[in-house]
Amino acid sequence: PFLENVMQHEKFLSGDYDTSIIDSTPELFIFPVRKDRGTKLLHYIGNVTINGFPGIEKKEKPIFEEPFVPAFQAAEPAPAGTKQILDDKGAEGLADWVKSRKEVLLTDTTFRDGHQSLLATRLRTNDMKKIAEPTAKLLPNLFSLEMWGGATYDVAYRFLKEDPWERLITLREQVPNVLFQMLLRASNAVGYKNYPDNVIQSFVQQSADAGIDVFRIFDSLNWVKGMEVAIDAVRQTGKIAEAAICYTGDINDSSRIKYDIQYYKNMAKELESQGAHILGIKDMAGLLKPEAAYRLISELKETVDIPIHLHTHDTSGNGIYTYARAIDAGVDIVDVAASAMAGLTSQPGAGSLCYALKGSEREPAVDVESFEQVSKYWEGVRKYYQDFESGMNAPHPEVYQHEMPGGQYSNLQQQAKAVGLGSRWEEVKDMYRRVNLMFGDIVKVTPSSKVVGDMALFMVQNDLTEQDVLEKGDKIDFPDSVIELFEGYLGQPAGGFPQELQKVILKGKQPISVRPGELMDNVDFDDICDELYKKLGRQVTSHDMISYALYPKVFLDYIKTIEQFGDICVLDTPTFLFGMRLGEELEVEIEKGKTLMVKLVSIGEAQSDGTRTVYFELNGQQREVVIKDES
Ligand code: 3PY
Ligand code: ZN
Repeated sequence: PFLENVMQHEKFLSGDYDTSIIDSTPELFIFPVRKDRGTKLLHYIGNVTINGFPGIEKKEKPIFEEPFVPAFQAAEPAPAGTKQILDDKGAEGLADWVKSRKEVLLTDTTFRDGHQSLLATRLRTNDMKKIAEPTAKLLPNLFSLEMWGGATYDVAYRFLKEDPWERLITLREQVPNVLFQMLLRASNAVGYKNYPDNVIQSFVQQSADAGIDVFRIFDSLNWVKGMEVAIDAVRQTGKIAEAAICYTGDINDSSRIKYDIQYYKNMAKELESQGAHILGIKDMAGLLKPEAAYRLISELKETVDIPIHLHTHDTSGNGIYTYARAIDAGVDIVDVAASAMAGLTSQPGAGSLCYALKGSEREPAVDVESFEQVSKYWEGVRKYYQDFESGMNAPHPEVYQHEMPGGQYSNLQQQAKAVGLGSRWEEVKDMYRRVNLMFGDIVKVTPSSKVVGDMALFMVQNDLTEQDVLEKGDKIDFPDSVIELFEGYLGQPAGGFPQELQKVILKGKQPISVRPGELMDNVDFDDICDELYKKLGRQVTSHDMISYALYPKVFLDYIKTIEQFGDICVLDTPTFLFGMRLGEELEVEIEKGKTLMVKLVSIGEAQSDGTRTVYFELNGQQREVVIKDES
């Protein structure tokens, strides 16, 4: 804008200037808000007001109360926390510190798994950033905040039209004291398929540089070989490699011998010798029953020297009981969510656990009242996202039968509805259980869980039984994800694939048994840079490149949306999801100190070409935008 101002100035045009122009003409430094920023936002608001938000039923914007923000010491720096221990003592030093603690340490998952499991991962950065500083100041004794990775990366670009890297950087600025933790699907990064090794390495390096401290790394088939590249990459950054075992089956059920206690002990030893700083137990579906938790943690404590971090989901309603027994057995860290974002398919509640342990030897050092204050904020925010709730409103012990991960339940339900199987949901759940057994009883977690879900839907939709699949498989076109799994492109399951089924599914194709990364060429980031430069018409950042390498289409669609609508992250969530009510006035802070006043004045009749004119006032001036009515 400065150059534009200069070049349009009459003195410049007349050639009558020297450098004193800078002092004598201060108006050169008044930069108008670029006209198109406001207009683009009006287009977004007009569009969502008329057409609604994808995936939720269109309705008038409800009236929400402003979420409560707890009082905190805004002027004081955040008290030192685990982040400072990592920075001072390194990853091993931090692990030693964890082992030295008497109290059980807590990870707050609200910013990641909490909303991934309750609200289809839709929580926006705009809502997170308002509670980030209070969290840092009120809960400095947390072990970590799990706030990135898993499905959040994809959903940020795909549905929220925001940049996940900006989320990480913004929150890091607000939270300088507590470790930031992410969920990394090993060779699948934050995606649904294996990527070339240098994509994993670059992604890990950039995540560490942008603020991630703890990487929880898992493989969706518990194949340790598939985790090696990611574990090594994290160790290279000096950050914490929390290598995780996914828990499935039931170690105390003698009829489920595949995943017995020895299986878990062997894997724990392997991960420790691979270089894990912390051992994660990732009970993604909440199948770890209380007495099994006591036994598992007791035996693993004797098997490895590194600290143990337990993650569960409260789907069955037994979550706190499971944690209580794990804590009795000496678990070092457990995952909880703020009360208002806890329970059901999410993690057990922080408040409940803290109150339960009050006065005990292992009482957490975090202040439960502060946690409850923070939770009040989430209570208000959760209401914005009510249309993404799964509808599960009571404990669901049935999870012990179908074994579906917390984050998958509502997703698969949506998928079932989308293919017309909404009324056959009970059958789909039972088929999920049967497909798992047909596949040889595999670990089910993203992406292997998605494959089991795809096959279950496919079989219900086509009225197929296990026997039909084996007998008529040569005439069946199986879903691509199923073929890829059986080809070995997600890695190798314990005990191998059931061979007869594998032959039927692959129809003569040869499966691989090596690490998929060994067969893939590394990505050439220079080529990506050139390609993107042409597509974006601007300088390309390393974050652009890695996102494009992971999700080319999703990333380009995101770019297209922000070119059309601008930076819509600045909108409050009700406006982002529902647009505006007639007559409503809104202040939008488009950057620090720059606010737009927006009023929705009226909406015109639909024209024969299906468009409507939407009349706004922008900073008091009348503005019109033309929107296509998709109804
Ligand atoms: C993910 O991979 O996103 C998960 O949360 C798996 O449990
Ligand atoms: Zn989880």
